[in-house]
Amino acid sequence: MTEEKAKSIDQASIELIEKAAKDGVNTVFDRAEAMKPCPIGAVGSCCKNCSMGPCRVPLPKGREETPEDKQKRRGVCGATAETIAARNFIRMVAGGAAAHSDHGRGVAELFLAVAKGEAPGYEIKDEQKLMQVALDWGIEIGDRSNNEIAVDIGEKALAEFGRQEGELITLRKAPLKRQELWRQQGVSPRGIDREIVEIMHRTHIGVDQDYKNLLKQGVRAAIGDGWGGSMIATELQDILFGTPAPVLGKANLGVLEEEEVNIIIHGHEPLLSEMIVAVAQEPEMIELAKSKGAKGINLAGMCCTANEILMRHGVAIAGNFLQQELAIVTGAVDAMVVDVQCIMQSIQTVAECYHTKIITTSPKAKIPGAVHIEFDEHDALKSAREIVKTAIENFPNRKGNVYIPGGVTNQIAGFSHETINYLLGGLFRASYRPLNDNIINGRIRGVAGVVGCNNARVNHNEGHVVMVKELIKNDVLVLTTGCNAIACAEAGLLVPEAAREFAGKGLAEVCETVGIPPVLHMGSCVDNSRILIAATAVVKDGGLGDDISELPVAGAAPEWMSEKAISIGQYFVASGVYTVFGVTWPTTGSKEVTDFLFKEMEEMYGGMWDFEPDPIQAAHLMIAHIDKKRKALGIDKARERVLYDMEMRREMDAV
Ligand code: BF8
Repeated sequence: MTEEKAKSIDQASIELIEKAAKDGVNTVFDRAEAMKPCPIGAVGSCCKNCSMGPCRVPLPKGREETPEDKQKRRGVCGATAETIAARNFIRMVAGGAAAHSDHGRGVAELFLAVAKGEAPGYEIKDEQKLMQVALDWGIEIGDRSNNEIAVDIGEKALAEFGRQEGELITLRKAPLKRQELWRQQGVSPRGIDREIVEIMHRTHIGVDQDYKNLLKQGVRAAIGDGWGGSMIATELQDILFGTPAPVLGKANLGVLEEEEVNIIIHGHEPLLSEMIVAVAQEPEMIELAKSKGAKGINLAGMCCTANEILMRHGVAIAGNFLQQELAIVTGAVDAMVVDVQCIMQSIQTVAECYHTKIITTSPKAKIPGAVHIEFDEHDALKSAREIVKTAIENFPNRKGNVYIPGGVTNQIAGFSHETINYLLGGLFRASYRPLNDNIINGRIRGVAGVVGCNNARVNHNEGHVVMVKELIKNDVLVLTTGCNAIACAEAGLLVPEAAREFAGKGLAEVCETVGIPPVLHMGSCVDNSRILIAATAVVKDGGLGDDISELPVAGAAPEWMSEKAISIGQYFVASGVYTVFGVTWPTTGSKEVTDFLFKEMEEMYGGMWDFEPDPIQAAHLMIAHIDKKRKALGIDKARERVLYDMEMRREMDAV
């Protein structure tokens, strides 16, 4: 037990790690122990971009690097350690930006098909947002039908991916000062795909050998992710599936039901999962489940798909990245349906030890041994029915070795930008004013976006939960997405009562008045674009400077591991946000590259990277940055807005 405790702070996970060991099942926790990371690759000092290598250029051990070392630290082609580290870093950005943006492209394709009436089963759910996006993108509304407007939106969205010149239309959502800064720095993305392709070109052997120039392209591609591909994904998903509003949900592995057909929907794109949610409620499906001896059908989400269907339907969350195998270890999962991203290949191996069927659905992501039921957006209901039926028919195959842990928590999610605006200001005068006022008067010290993955190199969920608790204790309101949101849900931080228990006095007071948790769940990883929009809304509301870089805000990914996290961090920094990552930092093999990211970027963009594996210390770095910004804004001393009554006014007049 003690040993397992070091692998997760979550009791349900600990119990299932123990069950896996008893069942003789190998999981990510075992593999992480057995395989140590390559210390040269981990710091960005290994180049494998051509077959003369891989070339390893490690730092000298136990002493400072000398100019002679620097001369020697070169690949066979002569590439320096800086070039190699910068290339590796921006290839991570390219991988992450490609993943988010390809998701956005998939949504745009479906959106256009729906607008043209070619995707039965889907409809435009949020008309208001349709109009808002049309206005934002300069699309004529007039007396045209929703579908006509939507066709233009869909075509315009798709064109952003292949755009060759000019700049993305979605950049207009950023504060004007930021847009101008990007132009001055030459990093306004011309097209989403173009910047990603250019990274692959520039990092090919013998192309760009100037680390600063390489890193600049990384910034451009990352902006194309956050303010482009991800933002398009979020905006169009909201129009199609509804803009999230506060919703009550449950979290953790205990949401599985012993007597029902359990279907876990895992991955990222909500296109298919939306249909599975609909189909699982069909009376024929429920009847079929009953005919197989089950009491019903229980859906649960995993990773970012979980966040998507929680935000819009209140579907329970079974877990985050490191819990995907553990869900199968319960022996109660009849099917795990996956699409793209963050899906471990090992779920198939684990599934073979139980009865679970792994169902892949994307032509882009197959797993040997898994059942493949391809999602056809033009006949989505058919695909969804086939999947749900496969799960139901697998229910009688359970092996009897079922254990579902307890410890389910409640959570409130659904904090889209629109919802925050409404909650703070009310329907008729929706605004961020109360938030800005409370930041100015010091009840809220600042705002932090804490996001990102789990990483098997550190104790599951510990970095997330410890950091977030420290921030809210110090009156920092936390906005969360991705696996951090799930960790916070499992730790009971996403309920209004958490404010009283964990938040500082000022933040607790605001949360209690508005009726919100101290940690606001804003969705999946593409929904980090919501955080950008929220930050812009704070700027626009006034009183806290003209740009995101002037706000008392910070970002973090305490347990990051994916390339997507690097792309997210890079666009946070390029948007003017101080951003600290935990676990490990992928450029420490080059002091120059690291200094550029950690220091020089602040002069260029007003935001910079930082690295601190200790979550408490990282939280305090964020708080120190927030305090620095408060001081620069002149709001570092507590100020109350005093409402003068007549008596007080007379006294003032008398003076
Ligand atoms: O996109 S936080 S482990 S699930 S990469 Fe993956 Fe990381 Fe989780 Fe969602 Ni984001």
